[in-house]
Amino acid sequence: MQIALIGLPQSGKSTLSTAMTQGRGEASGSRRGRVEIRSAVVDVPDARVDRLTEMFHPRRTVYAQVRVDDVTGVSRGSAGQSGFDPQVLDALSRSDALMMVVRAFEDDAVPHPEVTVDPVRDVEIIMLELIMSDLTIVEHRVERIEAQIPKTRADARDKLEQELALMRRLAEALSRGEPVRRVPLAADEEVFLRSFQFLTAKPAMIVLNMGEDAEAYERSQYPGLPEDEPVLGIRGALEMEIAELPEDERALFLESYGIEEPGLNVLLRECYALLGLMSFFTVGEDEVRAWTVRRGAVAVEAAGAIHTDLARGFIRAEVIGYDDMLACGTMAEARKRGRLRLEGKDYVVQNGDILNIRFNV
Ligand SMILES: Nc1nc2c(ncn2[C@@H]2O[C@H](COP(=O)(O)OP(=O)(O)OP(=O)(O)O)[C@@H](O)[C@H]2O)c(=O)[nH]1
Ligand SMILES: [Mg+2]
Repeated sequence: MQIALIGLPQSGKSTLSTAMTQGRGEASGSRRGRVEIRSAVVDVPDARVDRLTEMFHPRRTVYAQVRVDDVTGVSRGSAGQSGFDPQVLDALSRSDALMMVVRAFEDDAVPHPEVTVDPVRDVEIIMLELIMSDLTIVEHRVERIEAQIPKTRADARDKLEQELALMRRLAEALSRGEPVRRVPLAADEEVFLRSFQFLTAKPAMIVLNMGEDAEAYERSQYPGLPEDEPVLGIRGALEMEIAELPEDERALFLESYGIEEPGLNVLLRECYALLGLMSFFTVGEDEVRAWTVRRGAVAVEAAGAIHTDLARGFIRAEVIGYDDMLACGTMAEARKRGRLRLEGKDYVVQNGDILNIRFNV
């Protein structure tokens, strides 16, 4: 899974991505002109993985991973007439979800490109830039098809005309300020459009970067925010402080601030929900590991997430739910109590299931 952090300059993107990678990820970056993209691979914190590690004492523990791209170079007018800088467009197109990082903290020492702190306005600016970027692509496509149709043999024109009608519908919606994800599409249209990777077709989340002494986020404080995007309030500067603390001091610090769980954990969990993803686990002496699949995935898909051979040679999956595993304490006990089930290819994997795939290739 890849997520891109976008937002106006100085909104807190790097603060958040640094907090995410602190001590649990690797960062790399590329810079060209005003554009800088810093990528980091981040472990998805998961208390269940920690608990399973305590139970199985494996040689290593592997968390699910997310790639986070911190993308600069998006501000009012940056999608302009010809669209985003190609590097920005590329980073955004590759991502599975967009996190719009919006400044909500007051701090005279940090200049705001729009002068005042106004998260609702900033969300509108970012969304407008995304829409402009998609509209540029759609309009190019319309021009190309219009030029192509007269040169095309009559029997091959149908497909082009269908695409033209679809692109015109998108252009019309985008011109009205509607993201592609809200345009009703037939299943085949949706599949067809995937290759275009429209930015406004991607799931998006608004991340409000609140000051360190802000109250917990309440939607009612920001009445102008779009209703259909999920919003998460994060205290960016505080998250960075938390991430920088040695592990053993973290709990105390969180407690003194009355925080139950670091906001970054919540953020990554929300990303999973937004993208319709979940985790299942494999356990053993060697390794305890989290794997990511879409919600509703069946056992053979889960096997495929581990290795294609496991899907190809799939025989059965030995399954136990996470809570059952905790209650039993050990695999031997689980087996004794008959809690380990044998399931076939079509078993719908549940969030947190522990799987052992039996296969033969
Ligand atoms: N007071 C306060 N300052 C913050 C907070 N989060 C970030 N900052 C400061 O705001 C400034 C901008 O933060 P960055 O994380 O660099 O913002 P950015 O979005 O990466 O900025 P660009 O890379 O320029 O687009 C820095 O000086 C941060 O220290 C916060 O929650 N409270
Ligand atoms: Mg930055």
